[in-house]
Amino acid sequence: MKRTSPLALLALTGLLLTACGGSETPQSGDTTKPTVTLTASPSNVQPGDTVTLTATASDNVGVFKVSFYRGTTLVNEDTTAPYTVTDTVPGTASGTLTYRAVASDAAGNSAEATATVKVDIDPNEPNDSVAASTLLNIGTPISGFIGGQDRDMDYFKFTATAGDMLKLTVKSTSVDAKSTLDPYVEILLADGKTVLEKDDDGGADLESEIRFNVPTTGTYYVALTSFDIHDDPKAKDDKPTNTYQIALTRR
Ligand SMILES: [Ca+2]
Ligand SMILES: [Ca+2]
Ligand SMILES: [Ca+2]
Ligand SMILES: [Ca+2]
Repeated sequence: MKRTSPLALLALTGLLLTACGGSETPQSGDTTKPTVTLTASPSNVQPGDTVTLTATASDNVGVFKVSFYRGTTLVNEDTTAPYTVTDTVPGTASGTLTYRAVASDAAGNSAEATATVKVDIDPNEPNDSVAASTLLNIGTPISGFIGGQDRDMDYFKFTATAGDMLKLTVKSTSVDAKSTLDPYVEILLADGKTVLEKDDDGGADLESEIRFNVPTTGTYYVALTSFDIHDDPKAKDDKPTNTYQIALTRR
């Protein structure tokens, strides 16, 4: 092996320093991006729930900070490991939420990772019209939610026989103590417009209950919403805690 003279080594070092100079931050010369992964938990949420975001990040020099985003909205930043923040799912959220973690080092290099969360608002949606009604079977309660939009309306349909003695109930706080819904409900004839019966607080507390005898055999519709918005087109009620359980039973 040929020996390199000390002079040549000095010249070589100078060349390397020149090559590494330029636009990068002088104090570190760090051009290596961090690495980052992200988890969001839980993966299925409802509006109002808390999502915990946890990033694992490392860097050849050091991670300066990790910034967490919901879509393009900054949730928060964390400068020390473990890198974790929490986010409250907005009342208007629906579908899939994409979270991002952007890890950066002191030299300004950054890398990002994403994680998604599925928002379960109301499994019966979209049921905003008579045509999109959810089937309500006698004896099988259905859980739902008034929200996800300013003026949510949930439609159901059922078939019954003339003379059937039925009871329609919409429960809120008696099945979910945290429910903020004051339900209001109407039973509509087969034309989807004519009101057969309507009720606000016929059940326990603010809950709705209608006892009725079926006048003619056929299809009926149920329109369910929040009392706060049922007759005021300008009112909004999309609280993420507007949960209910609707049931049709024989009596
Ligand atoms: Ca780096
Ligand atoms: Ca709904
Ligand atoms: Ca609806
Ligand atoms: Ca009510």
